[in-house]
Amino acid sequence: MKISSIAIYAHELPVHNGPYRMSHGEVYSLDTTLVKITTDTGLVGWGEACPVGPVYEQHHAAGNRAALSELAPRLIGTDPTNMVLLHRKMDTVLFGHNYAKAAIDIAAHDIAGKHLGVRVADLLGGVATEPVPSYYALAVDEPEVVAQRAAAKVAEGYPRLQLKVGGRPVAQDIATVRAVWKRIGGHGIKLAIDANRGLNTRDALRLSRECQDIPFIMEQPCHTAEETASVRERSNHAIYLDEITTDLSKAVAPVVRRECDGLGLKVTRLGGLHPMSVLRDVCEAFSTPHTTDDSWGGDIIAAACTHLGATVAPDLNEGVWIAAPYIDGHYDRHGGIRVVDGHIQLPAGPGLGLDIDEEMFGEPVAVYTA
Ligand code: 0XW
Ligand code: MG
Repeated sequence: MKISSIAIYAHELPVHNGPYRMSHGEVYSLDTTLVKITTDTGLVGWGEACPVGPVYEQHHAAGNRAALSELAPRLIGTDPTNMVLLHRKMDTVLFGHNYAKAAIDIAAHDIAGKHLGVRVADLLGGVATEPVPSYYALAVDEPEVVAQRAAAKVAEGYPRLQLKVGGRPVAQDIATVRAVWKRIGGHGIKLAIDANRGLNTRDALRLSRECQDIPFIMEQPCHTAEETASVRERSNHAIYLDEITTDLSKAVAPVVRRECDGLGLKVTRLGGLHPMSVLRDVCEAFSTPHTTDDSWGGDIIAAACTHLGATVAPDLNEGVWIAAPYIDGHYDRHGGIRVVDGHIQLPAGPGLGLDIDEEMFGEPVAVYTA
């Protein structure tokens, strides 16, 4: 089987009841990139990568499509079902730019699953948990507003919440954390405090010390590995890494060296489902909990994260975050990927299990053929 064409689409994803605010700013609409791969046997696979704005990590929408313009023409004729050779080929064509490679990788997994008649989760080793646990990310807002939202999400059935902090005086973050815990504490809900690199060590330590009675994990509190390590040495709260794990090696190393207690993983930052499944297995070998999600996007990236999340060891599974609760509409003609009672049902069909209504994307911004 060979890739015969690759089409690239750009599509706007407005934030439902926006903005979505994190430490480094707020977003009202996101620009996602869809990749459609067609093979010489007529199979079609879909991939997606959607940065959550140009500041969350070193990704941006136009850069994604520019990277794909380097990659796509040189992948024509490649076998999309051979993941190791596909990734080696991509790495000989373009250094880095993992989010573009991830969109290709996800489309290739969709094709491979359809070719074999199995779900992507089965390609990735098999389903351990279904439905798949999700978690809800509470954007930065006033303490009581966030506490109210937190209580509502717990009532919906979410087993875990992520509370965004940073970008304001840390006293406001502390007040928010305490208000949320006052509402949801004691109900067995897991809590992550995520600063998205936005705290200095002084404020991260103050937040930890003034909330040391609250059993949360701190996700990527500071901008650098050195600052984060410094907080971890002096804090009673476990530290998860996220944004600084900018490729597979930079995610594996802190796990093996025991420089973190968990990870907030992003499929596109690591280059796709193939490298992510490697990291899943390294985390299992070192009993390291992790999420399986991405920065933003619609049904395609949501399905990819959910398929992988279904294979994670249940005791290490910190859940799959998807953007569906924050955006309107789905790509899939039959309902798409959604969170119900805090969990995500894995699609039944082969590959990603989606039936994409591609007319909604308009004309492709680029098409590459032999
Ligand atoms: C909560 N997320 C998975 C989605 C947002 O885009 C950021 C990310 C995180 O963990 O920081
Ligand atoms: Mg995070």
